[in-house]
Amino acid sequence: MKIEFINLREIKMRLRSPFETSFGVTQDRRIVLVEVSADGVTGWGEITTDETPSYNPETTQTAWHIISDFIAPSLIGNNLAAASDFPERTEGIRGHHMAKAGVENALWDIEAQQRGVPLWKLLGGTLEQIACGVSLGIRENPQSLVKKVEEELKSGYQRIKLKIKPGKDLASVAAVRKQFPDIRLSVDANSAYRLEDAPHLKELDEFNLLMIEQPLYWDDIHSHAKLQSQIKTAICLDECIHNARHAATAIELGACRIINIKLGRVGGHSEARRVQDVCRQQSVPAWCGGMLESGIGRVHNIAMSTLPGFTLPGDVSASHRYWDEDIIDPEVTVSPNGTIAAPKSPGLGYTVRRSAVNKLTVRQESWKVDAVSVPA
Ligand code: OSB
Ligand code: MG
Repeated sequence: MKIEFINLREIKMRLRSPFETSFGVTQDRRIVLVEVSADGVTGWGEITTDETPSYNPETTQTAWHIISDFIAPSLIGNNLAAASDFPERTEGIRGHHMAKAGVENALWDIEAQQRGVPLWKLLGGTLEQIACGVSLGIRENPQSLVKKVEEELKSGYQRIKLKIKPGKDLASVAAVRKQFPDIRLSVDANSAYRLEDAPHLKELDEFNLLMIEQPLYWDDIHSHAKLQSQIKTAICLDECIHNARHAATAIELGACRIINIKLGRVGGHSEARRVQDVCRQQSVPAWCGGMLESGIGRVHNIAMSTLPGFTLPGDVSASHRYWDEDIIDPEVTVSPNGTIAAPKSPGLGYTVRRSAVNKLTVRQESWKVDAVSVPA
């Protein structure tokens, strides 16, 4: 594929309600979309950075900088045999996985269209339906959280994840568990605790949780191994796992028993597939995490979640839980038993609503080779 056109744009989208994690509250998303054309075929990717460097070191603005100043100028006009060649071409750029993933994933969309197959099949996906759960933000009080959980269960979601932080943990979990003794329930701390909190975290053991996600330091696998040896609840790593080597290390050290795979955090479909392979070989369940994505990122998540290592319900849920209006057609919907069907048509299998995207765009930058006509 000869890369003829790259368009970077930032869109502004407002979540239907604010989402609170241990690191802050988000409502107004600033999302960077990448559109790439090769041999006349257009593909889309989404950068899954937060607006602030509080989940990981990347932000909307750092991703823009890395793509605008390094990736796009070096990629334009190049000829790639396959999307899977992209990681090697950008090896010289350290880190910035979310920025890279947005570009690589657009190339995967192109390749799938060129081959006339759905992206999930090109990736090697085998699951025709993916299992869905929801991630619920920190709330004012346990009562309102229990009500919210009830709503989500009614919609069919197969697993409920509660965001927690010190002071907003045991009482919320206890209230939800009391009301719903048998559901698959997990918690996500986004690195809000210290190793010294082990005795406190041990109190979560009595709630029969599926997992506790990323309790400790975002960059420290070893401390999680120390914690895992002191608590019964399975640790799931999110922030700590940036590639397949990290996944292998974490499993070998006993730092986790479950892994959350995020396409952006690991740098795109190529590496996500390798992380998933490591998990599968070691019989460690994996699932697809979310970053409050627009439809484009969501649909890439659906494709990834069809790989055979994704054995637990992910944080991939319906468009309408996030947005009044999503930017893809159709919107992502979830069946009454909490599944999403893998799409049938080539590429992403959903159409990007270009007019909606244009309306939400606040800045753009493009690169093109000479004598190429640009999509309207
Ligand atoms: O840790 O999984 C996380 C959202 C933003 C940043 C980090 C996380 C999350 C979520 C939301 O849990 C998942 C979603 O619904 O997209
Ligand atoms: Mg998480």
